[in-house]
Amino acid sequence: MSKLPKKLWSPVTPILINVGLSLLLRSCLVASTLDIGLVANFRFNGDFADNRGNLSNAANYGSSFTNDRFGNSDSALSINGAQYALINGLGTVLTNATSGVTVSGWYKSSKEFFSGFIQNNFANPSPSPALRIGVYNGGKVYGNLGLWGTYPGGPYNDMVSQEIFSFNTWHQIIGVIEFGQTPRFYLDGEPCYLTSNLPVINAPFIFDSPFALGTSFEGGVVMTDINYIQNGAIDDLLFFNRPLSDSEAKSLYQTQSVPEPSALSLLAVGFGGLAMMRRRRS
Ligand SMILES: [Ca+2]
Repeated sequence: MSKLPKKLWSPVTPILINVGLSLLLRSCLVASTLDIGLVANFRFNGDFADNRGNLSNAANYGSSFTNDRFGNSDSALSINGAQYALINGLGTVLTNATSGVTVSGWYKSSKEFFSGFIQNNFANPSPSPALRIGVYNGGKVYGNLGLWGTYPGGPYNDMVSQEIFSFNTWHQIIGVIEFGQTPRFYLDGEPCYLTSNLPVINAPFIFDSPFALGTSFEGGVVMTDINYIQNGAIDDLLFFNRPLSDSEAKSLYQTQSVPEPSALSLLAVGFGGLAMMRRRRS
């Protein structure tokens, strides 16, 4: 095998090694912090499975798959009109959370909507906080804790942000409940400024209600009101059994804003660097 001219491989080798090591280090760091407490991960890459293997497949009611935010086909949940899906069993992975919970997802919609609503069963008469993610009133991010009027220390209003969710493009929304703190929301990694009178949320936090995708599941039923229904797509829905911090929310946004480097591409870069080093030695 003929040697590469020195002028070619000399500058290329350290760059390749550097890129490979940086990518590897980055994926290791992300995995080591943002994997902690990640109890469910729905990637919707052509299926309804929880990538963590803790929950059953989301139950599908007419939804399908569409392009994700990177243009990959059949890699995000597509929901329009009466279509929706339900995630069941969150109580088994979130109810025993000791410090709080986090929900993170990527959303695209042509209209206002409400999504999710982690909550206790309304058949249980005692008021309990819940966590709903919504986009309403011209695109403002709405948080909602449910049953606010009867929550101790209430009544409270919906949490309304100043930040605007622009329609027809992908955005990440993160909702966090940290016990002993007021709830918080993030839009594209940045904290939302919430305008209303906010309650401090305390444990225990019980979840035994389905989490809806494409609309909201409230009071024991799937909401079919036009104001609730999302027209668009959802992807990378994550549930943590702990509260993410400001820096973690930002890091999660940054990590998920670029395509994941595949294991194959990391190996290719690594081997490319090694091959250059061997050629240099020979
Ligand atoms: Ca996906």
